[in-house]
Amino acid sequence: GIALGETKDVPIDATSPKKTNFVGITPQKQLTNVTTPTDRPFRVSVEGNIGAGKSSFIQYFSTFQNIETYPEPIDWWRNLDGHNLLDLLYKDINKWHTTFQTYVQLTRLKVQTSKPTQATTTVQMFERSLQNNRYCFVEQAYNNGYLHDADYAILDKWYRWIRDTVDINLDLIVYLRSSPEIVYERIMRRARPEEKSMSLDYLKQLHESHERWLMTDDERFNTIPVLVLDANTALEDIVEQYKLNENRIMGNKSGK
Ligand code: D5M
Ligand code: MG
Repeated sequence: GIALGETKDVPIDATSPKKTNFVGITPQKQLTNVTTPTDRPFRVSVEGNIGAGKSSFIQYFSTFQNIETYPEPIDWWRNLDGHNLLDLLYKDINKWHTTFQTYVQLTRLKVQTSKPTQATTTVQMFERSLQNNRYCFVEQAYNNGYLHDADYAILDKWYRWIRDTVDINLDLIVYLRSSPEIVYERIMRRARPEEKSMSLDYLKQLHESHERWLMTDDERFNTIPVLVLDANTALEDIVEQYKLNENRIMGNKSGK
């Protein structure tokens, strides 16, 4: 396999130590690393398993004057010149995974590099990110055998080229951390047609992939400050947790 870091030879170490004090809000140590860019708005990405509540969370913040929100472009994936890529993905994940990643990467690149439309915007809030594709979904697929070595290598090369060429930096990741059993219930209730065949097992794999990306101190996976919120609770409670950290997490650009 190909390594995550700068050299090809370092193996991915799935046994990296897990953070132990992650419940609720991440250790101060990480949040004090948040820096405010001067040449562009503060960029936040909201991450979490399918059904964790990312869309609702983002929708809540879309009403703030100074925040521009960017929901995942799922409609583009559902209708690419008449093709429903999301449906193809879940019908035959081995066959369609690479195709899906390639297109998702393009759409995320468009979203993540968009300039704010209002001069008053101080925060851009995204639902998932290019980093998520690379370090969460692509890793999950690779580790679980949906991705051939060669496909993995190509996706990795694309990601690195983008990262080194375009400003896709994020200033903060908000991780809506959930348990797979709870999001499974929510997904079944929400009943998106493409996700009908979703298994608890798939959600467990994705959960582990989020954990390895965001909850370990392995810098080959992530160096962006992470705020961890308990997403097993209701939206109001999640938002409440977020507000407790508002000043720091908006790079002191909360507009208050
Ligand atoms: O995610 C929307 C849907 O899109 C959900 O079925 C997961 C899927 N998705 C999103 N990004 C990826 C990548 N990169 N690979 C595979 N599948 C992906 P939701 O969490 O419901 O907003
Ligand atoms: Mg969503």
